Amino acid sequence: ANFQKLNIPKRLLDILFKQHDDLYIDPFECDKLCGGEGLVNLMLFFFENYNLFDVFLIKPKVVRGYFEEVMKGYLDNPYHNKVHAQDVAQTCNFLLSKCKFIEIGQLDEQDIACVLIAGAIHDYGHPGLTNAFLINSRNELALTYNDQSVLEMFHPSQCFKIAWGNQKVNIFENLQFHKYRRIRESIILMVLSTDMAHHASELAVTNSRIAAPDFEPNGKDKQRLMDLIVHSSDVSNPTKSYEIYKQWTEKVLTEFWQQGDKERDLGLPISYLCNRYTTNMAEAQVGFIDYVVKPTFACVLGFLPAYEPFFQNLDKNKAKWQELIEYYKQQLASIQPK
Ligand code: 8BR
Ligand code: ZN
Ligand code: ZN
Repeated sequence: ANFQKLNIPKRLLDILFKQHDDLYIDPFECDKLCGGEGLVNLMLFFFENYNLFDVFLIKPKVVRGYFEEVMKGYLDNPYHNKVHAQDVAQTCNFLLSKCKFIEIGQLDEQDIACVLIAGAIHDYGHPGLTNAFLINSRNELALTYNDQSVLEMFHPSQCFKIAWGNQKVNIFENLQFHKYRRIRESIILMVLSTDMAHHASELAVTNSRIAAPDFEPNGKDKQRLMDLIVHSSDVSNPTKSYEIYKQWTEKVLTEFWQQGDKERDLGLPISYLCNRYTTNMAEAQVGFIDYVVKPTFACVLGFLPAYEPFFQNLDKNKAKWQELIEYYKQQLASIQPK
């Protein structure tokens, strides 16, 4: 592999060489080291690392151009921004390499590309508002996608249009017809699986597949597991170090509370977690860990035993938030409006 030709900042390369399959990469620091272009540089690193330039029969210049366009399409939301995209792509890579999904699913280079690209594009153009808000406010996007996985339909749709709208950045251009069809289908399925509306039902099916006698992680169940890799990376904040997790939590709630303010102004129902006067951040995290993140990663553990040492982070972080519930209760009592 020749990473020199890619113009990746030296300090990022040092981190990536040492720990590109590490759960503890600080996504905020990575992005800073790249002058705000962490997503682009990370994807170039993965393309070289996994030989994906040859899979796509494409030059680094095209790949750089494509992910620059993708990166530019991420808005400066508190949470759903390009650093979140970079973080999800990096976490996908951690599950692929360090946790050995590549071996267990016998992923080929094409599968690896699909997972990492899905991670990078999965929230493209996110407006910082949830599907529920877009539907309730009769937003153009909800009208376009008939209220069905509105954002998750929008993100990949836009990202394929970027490629086909400009030959200079079309990473899919040189793929054979059938290869392209398979790659496109796989990426779209993974991004659709990040709709939280599908979380409980899909997790139930995946759990039963893992327990089934004919479970085939490297065959008929592979795509389902790839979907779970991207979805679990999307909700992986509570599995990271508390310092990084706390930053994400403040960001996601800042975004939710901005939405809640809008809902209040518009006379719409204020969505779950979106009321800044009643939402206890610590309590919300305990619930998020218990009801969403822990069951998700318990399922991951069911087919990736190498994840085991990291699973305990969830309980450690949950205990920290539990200690803070009282503190946030008092905070809330002091900021009641009117
Ligand atoms: P989205 O990124 O698609 O919005 O899915 C993540 C969901 O998990 C959010 O809708 C939010 O409800 C919830 N969530 C909570 Br609660 N805390 C979170 C956190 N610290 N990081 C990410 N998501 C969180
Ligand atoms: Zn999303
Ligand atoms: Zn996301």
